[in-house]
Amino acid sequence: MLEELKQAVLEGEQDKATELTEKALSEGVGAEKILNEALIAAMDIVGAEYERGDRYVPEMLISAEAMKGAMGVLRPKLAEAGVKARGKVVIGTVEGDLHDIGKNLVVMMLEGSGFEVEDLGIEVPADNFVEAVREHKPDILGMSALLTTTMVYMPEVIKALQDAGLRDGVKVMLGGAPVNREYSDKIGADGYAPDAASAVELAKKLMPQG
Ligand code: B1M
Repeated sequence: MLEELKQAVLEGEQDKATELTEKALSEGVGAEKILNEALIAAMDIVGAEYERGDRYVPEMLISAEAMKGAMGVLRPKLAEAGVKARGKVVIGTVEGDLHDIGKNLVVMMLEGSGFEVEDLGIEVPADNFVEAVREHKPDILGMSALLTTTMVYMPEVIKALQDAGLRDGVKVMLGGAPVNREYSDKIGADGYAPDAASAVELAKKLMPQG
């Protein structure tokens, strides 16, 4: 059944993935086993296929949606079982920027890979990033920007984190079409990812257990 569930996520069949997750749970399969052996296993394949160029964004999106459906059923069970997330990420699109399709994809892929994600949405001011870091104590803060006019807001958020004395306790990860590694290094972020699959790889690397 887990193999069938993995296939449903790979094919992007949301209803089937949700039903199979419910069925697996009702037949006594553990939530963590379902997560690791079917859902995360499928998203690992999705990420690898995307990086090889064997899968395009829309196909990645439908798999992520299928994963999301299954996670809706699984999440409460995981919480009950006390399954620890791989890490916690606070993420948002920066002030002045309302592009969120790519950021949402990153969120889905991160969740699909076992991260707990607090999504602050779009047009997030520096103060809100700072507040969220204070409140949620994430391992990673992710910022997305799609405009050359808004990516310049990223260093302001980093400065606000420094001013609040929070920068040392959180890794900062950047993404979005106009951003690149050089810019990320220049403004003192901890990493940049060009797409959702590499965002997951980067997030794993930024965790202390790396
Ligand atoms: Co806008 N827009 N847009 N837009 N828009 C762009 C970005 C643009 C390149 C189009 C163009 O001119 N060719 C251009 C920016 C030019 C520039 O600054 N260099 C542009 C512009 C100018 C504008 C407006 C200013 C237009 C206007 O009103 N005059 C305006 C700005 C509004 C604002 O933000 N204040 C605007 C508005 C819009 C819409 C509302 C119509 C819509 C957004 C809808 C939404 O997001 N809910 C929109 C769209 C859809 C686009 C394009 C067509 C597509 C963006 C997208 O979703 N790509 C875009 C042109 C293009 O890219 N071809 C364009 C698909 C998505 C999966 O990719 O977002 O790159 P992407 O995300 C990737 C990676 O970047 C990475 O992973 C994702 C998945 O692989 N990634 C991360 C993203 N965030 C990450 C975070 C990470 C790690 C990786 O870690 C934290």
